[in-house]
Amino acid sequence: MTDNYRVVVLLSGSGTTLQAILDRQEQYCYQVVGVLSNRPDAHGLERASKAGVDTCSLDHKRFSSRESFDLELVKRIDEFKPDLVVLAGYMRILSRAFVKHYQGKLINIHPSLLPRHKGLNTYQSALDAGDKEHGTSVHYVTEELDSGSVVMQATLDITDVDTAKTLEQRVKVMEHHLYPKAIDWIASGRITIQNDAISLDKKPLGPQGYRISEKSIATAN
Ligand code: NHR
Repeated sequence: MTDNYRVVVLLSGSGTTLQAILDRQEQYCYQVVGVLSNRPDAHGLERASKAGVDTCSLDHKRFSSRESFDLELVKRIDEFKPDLVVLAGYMRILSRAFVKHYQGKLINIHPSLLPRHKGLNTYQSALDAGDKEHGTSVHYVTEELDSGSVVMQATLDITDVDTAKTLEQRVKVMEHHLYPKAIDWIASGRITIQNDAISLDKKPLGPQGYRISEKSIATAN
């Protein structure tokens, strides 16, 4: 199961998260075998090419419906024979059929401590709510947005001087550490999902998954 674990990444934008995933392939036991974008001009496609990874762009605007686009996307993804499909700044809501096809093999990273702050603008939402903590969650993708089982979370303490901008910067640093690690733990079989319940080394995890802190990341890097 180790070393030839095939990962396909979907993105829509600059690909900074993809870059973090690519940068750690050597030390971890997964391999990015394909990168797909719904936006032909996404810079993430160039990052993939530079790393020698095959790419595919499929412009959603050329399709008459979300369902027909997703059907073609499934075809293109499956040509890469993925073990895991990873959303990394992919900005199109995925249809029921797509999610069902990759059930248990499809993950996303969302910048909040789920189930808090689903949706967009999570940094401002956390500040407005007076939260003491914020962070990011790796979760399996289900039809309902930001609602699948949480695999891992990285947390930080919000300070008086934090703004949406500083929170975003700190969360991004944590994401670039957390997401490759989560993919590695899934690839190596340490993380498993059964009936929506996540286990690490066969021990069930709580609803917020395996948690690490900003401080522990600062010393680990
Ligand atoms: N699809 C499903 N079914 N479930 C999830 O949990 C998903 C998903 C697709 C993407 C990522 C999420 C994020 O990283 C994600 C999770 C885009 C939208 C959105 O509203 C929502 C959540 C996410 C990404 N997209 C608009 C749409 O009509 C388009 C917005 C745009 O193009 O800028 O698809 O934040």
